[in-house]
Amino acid sequence: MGVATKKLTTTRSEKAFKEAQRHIPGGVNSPVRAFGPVGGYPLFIHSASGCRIKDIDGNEYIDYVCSWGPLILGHAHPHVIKKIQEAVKRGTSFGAPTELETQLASLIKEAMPSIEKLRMVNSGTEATMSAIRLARAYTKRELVIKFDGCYHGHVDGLLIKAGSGATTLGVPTSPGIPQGYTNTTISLPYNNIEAVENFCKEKGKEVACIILEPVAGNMGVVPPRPGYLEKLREITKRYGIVLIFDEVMTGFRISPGGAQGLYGIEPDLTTLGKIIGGGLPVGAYGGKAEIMDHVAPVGPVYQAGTLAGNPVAMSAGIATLEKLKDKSLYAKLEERSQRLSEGLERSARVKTFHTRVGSMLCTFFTSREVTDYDTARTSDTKLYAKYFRGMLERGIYMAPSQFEAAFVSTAHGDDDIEATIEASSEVMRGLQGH
Ligand code: HOZ
Repeated sequence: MGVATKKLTTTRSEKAFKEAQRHIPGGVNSPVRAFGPVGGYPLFIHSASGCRIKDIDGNEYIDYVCSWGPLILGHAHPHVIKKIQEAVKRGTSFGAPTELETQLASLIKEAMPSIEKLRMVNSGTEATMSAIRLARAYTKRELVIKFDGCYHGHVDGLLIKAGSGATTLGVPTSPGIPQGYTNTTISLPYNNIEAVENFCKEKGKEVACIILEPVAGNMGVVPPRPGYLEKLREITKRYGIVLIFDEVMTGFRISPGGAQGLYGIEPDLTTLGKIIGGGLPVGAYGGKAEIMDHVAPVGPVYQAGTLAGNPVAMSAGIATLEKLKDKSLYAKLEERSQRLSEGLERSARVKTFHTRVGSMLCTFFTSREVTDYDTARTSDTKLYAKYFRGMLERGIYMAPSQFEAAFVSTAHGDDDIEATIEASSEVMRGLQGH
């Protein structure tokens, strides 16, 4: 039985995609946007407001991609837009310091006490790349441990068993990276503390850092097992390994203090992105001053950026974090996300496994409990594609890949949540028997 569909007219998007492909590889500037795994062509977006996006054919959708996480306040939030406009009028970039950088840095530090000093960069990729360089310089060691299915941006040495688009497109280990780069990266199974213990028993004193998404969000959403993060903290301390929490997705998302705040673990270094840029390109890495003071110009570890700390992007980040100081927003997010997740679970008519931490959630199409990369990949991606298309045809815009998260924003109201659950029930009825 097929999924009941409504006819969407998306001819302008189709045409725009054809034209884009003539100029841009695959017609997109980031592979996950291409709709490859779910079929068809991507929707080209005209505008967005609150939790709704509108495509260039005039169709409107309730958006759970939220620009892949940054838009926790929803699209075009008036306070963020106002601050961006004010900043733009004063000039877009100076290549010289502004007070805005210090202001955003102190807002971040206030929320994440493990960060004593931080450096602004332009993306999460830059943040993780720089944090690893720093950890290696600080420890004078070379090995890096990451975890299967975690994605830390397109850093050469980290594109090994990487999640997100790399998994979606079937290239978790990218070509084009010299073996020398990846020889020093060890990828271990996520949520498996024994694997880390065993490796460290052999080579712990050679490991510079362990980097992980404390809540994995790039193989779908996979929460850490109880005690896993605590144990990682203990092992890293024992062997003098720098513990890096990649909180690009989870920072300011799953709690005001990110995963480290939620689980009460202090990493040595943290990487950030997404929400701290309020929808503009910002990344950051920070942590103990003792480590951060190895970064140039104080120390010898070189890292730089013409547009780093850009005043317009800083203003968007500041505006977003200012709003997030209202902690009642997190309570609301939690309540709505829980209702959505439970509603989606109730709507299921095929075997699914549902995960959620705060306003990050995921539906896996599998009968297995998903705890790591291997179990995440038991999900039936063809069924996900059908579900995705059914939802889209009912005005719900989910990530065009199984191996991503759905994000709820403060702009998603009760009616939006109910409409989403209702759409899911309809789509699931069509999937029954698969
Ligand atoms: N999962 C990715 C970021 N965490 C999606 C964004 C992208 O690759 O464009």
